[in-house]
Amino acid sequence: MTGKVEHRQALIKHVADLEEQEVLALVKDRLQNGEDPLAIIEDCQEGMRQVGLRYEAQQYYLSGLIMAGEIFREVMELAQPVIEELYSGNESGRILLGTAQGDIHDIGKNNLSMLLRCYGFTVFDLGVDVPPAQFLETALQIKPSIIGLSGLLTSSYDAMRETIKLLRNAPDPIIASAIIIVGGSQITEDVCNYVGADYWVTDAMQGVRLCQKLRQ
Ligand code: B12
Repeated sequence: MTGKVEHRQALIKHVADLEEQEVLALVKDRLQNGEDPLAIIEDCQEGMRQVGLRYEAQQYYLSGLIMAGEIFREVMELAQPVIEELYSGNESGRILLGTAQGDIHDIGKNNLSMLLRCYGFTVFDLGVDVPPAQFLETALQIKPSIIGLSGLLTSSYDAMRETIKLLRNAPDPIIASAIIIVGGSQITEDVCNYVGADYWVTDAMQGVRLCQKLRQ
């Protein structure tokens, strides 16, 4: 029987190697053994990070990124029902989410959105490639207390910055003072400062905990 650490390393490696069947078999196995689905997702996220590095090193092409996205989607199909059963809460806040203009990465944002809903938050998800004006328009309509922008491309930071500038100058004081969080695997403190957000996060559960804390 393989130990837990080896299980985790094996899953990371299978994702990084784009071995779809092996990934799905191991995920099913670990879920059946009662392992925390969020730990399983964390391992897949690390595998995805390694796929990205191989793409940067030109060991993989765009098709590798597409395949990785597909594998992650299938993992989520297996993990989501278990997450929904295990994680719940009675939060009442409204959260507006979207991926910044020019960026179509949505796996992480969808993951966050699902977890926030599990905890009881009302989530309005604008999808991907969201223009700054659309963030503002929706924010004015639904008056969220927290606004989350996702972005994985360096080139999306300017769109984030423009969106946040627009929100901070909103004609409605509730929106102008709404808490803004940016998230994505490449986000750092420097990016957070550059785009003018209040907080930054690189993990969905960390994002949920932050939203819970900010709602208190
Ligand atoms: C899969 C993938 C794709 C898929 C995306 C599929 C989809 N539906 O999302 C596809 C094939 C479409 C794709 C396309 C491209 N990609 Co891509 N992609 C990736 C990859 C391998 C994984 C991303 C991912 O899903 N990770 C798993 C999720 C779960 O993690 P996550 O996104 O970080 O989200 C977590 C947290 O960050 C957080 N979170 C995320 N958002 C938010 C928001 C808030 C508010 C909060 C609180 C938290 C939060 O919660 C999540 C769960 O824990 C990354 C590598 C990497 N390091 O991330 C490259 C990567 C992001 N891609 C990259 C590139 C270059 C591209 C392309 C330009 C390639 C090309 N030549 O066309 C295009 C761009 C398309 C576009 N306009 O957006 C680069 C970006 C480099 C850069 N610095 O700009 C990366 C980093 C790869 C690399 N190392 O070179 N990609």
